[in-house]
Amino acid sequence: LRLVADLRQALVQRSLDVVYQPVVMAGPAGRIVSLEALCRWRHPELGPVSPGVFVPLAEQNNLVPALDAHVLEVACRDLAAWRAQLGDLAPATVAVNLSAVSLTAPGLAGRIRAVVEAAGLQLSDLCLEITETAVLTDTAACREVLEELRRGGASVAVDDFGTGYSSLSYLRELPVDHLKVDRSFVKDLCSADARTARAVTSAVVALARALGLGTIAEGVETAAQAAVVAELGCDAAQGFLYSRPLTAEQVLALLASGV
Ligand code: G
Ligand code: G
Ligand code: NA
Ligand code: MN
Repeated sequence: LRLVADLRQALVQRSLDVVYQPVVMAGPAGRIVSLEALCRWRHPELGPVSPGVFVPLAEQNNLVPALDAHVLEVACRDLAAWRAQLGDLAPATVAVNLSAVSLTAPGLAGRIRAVVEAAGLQLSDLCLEITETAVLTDTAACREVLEELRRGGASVAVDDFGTGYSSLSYLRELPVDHLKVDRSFVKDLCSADARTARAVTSAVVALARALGLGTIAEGVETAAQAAVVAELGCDAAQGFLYSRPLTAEQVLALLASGV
């Protein structure tokens, strides 16, 4: 397929863009605690291709490790630049998505450490979001990689928790620090029948607390949802209410304004 060849070429040429969505403390003040790096592809002829299209395409064609590695490199470079220009106003961490396919690639922990150090950063500057669209086969290998990265100071979040393959069994098998409450639950928190979504969110928060983990609510779009998310005890939140994904330059301007 033509699109696959173009994606492969974009990866070789490093022409995929990275945008950043702020993660803020839950509650009124909303200080930015982290920025999630999200990949964007502007096709030379087709224009913007949705990640909903090209991420699965990458997964089906063994291109995800290259995609994740590219985003990691750009995100580390951008965080180092924000630090240099903003000092204490820079965010504590950047969050980078990692598919489980990337996680099981041999030597991953060492390569991540090398990228981080080449940018003048430390592993503690990094949060790894485990993003799953297929069943995780080699859990022992994933566990080892995550343990090594966490020993170095990186934190680990389970993305889209409670949906698809991001299941409860992850918590038994993998060492993690945060659970991200999936957008599909947050969307319904203030709907006519919010009972189920609220119950699920409360249960995820209770589970996280029992395990000593943090929670991040995804896809917060309204002030009403933000209030419920804080009331139910989520530690942090992310969504269009606070900010759409921003370019690195927009992040710099936002942070320089001191919010
Ligand atoms: O905003 P958004 O449309 O970026 O994301 C759509 C999907 O693509 C989400 O599931 C998101 O996690 C995924 N995605 C975005 N960037 C990356 C990336 O760098 N690596 C991986 N593996 N997935 C990503
Ligand atoms: O799978 P992951 O959670 O990484 O996906 C992130 C995706 O969610 C990105 O495509 C991002 O643009 C999108 N997103 C972020 N905030 C919101 C929001 O408030 N509402 C909706 N509908 N999508 C959001
Ligand atoms: Na994510
Ligand atoms: Mn998510």
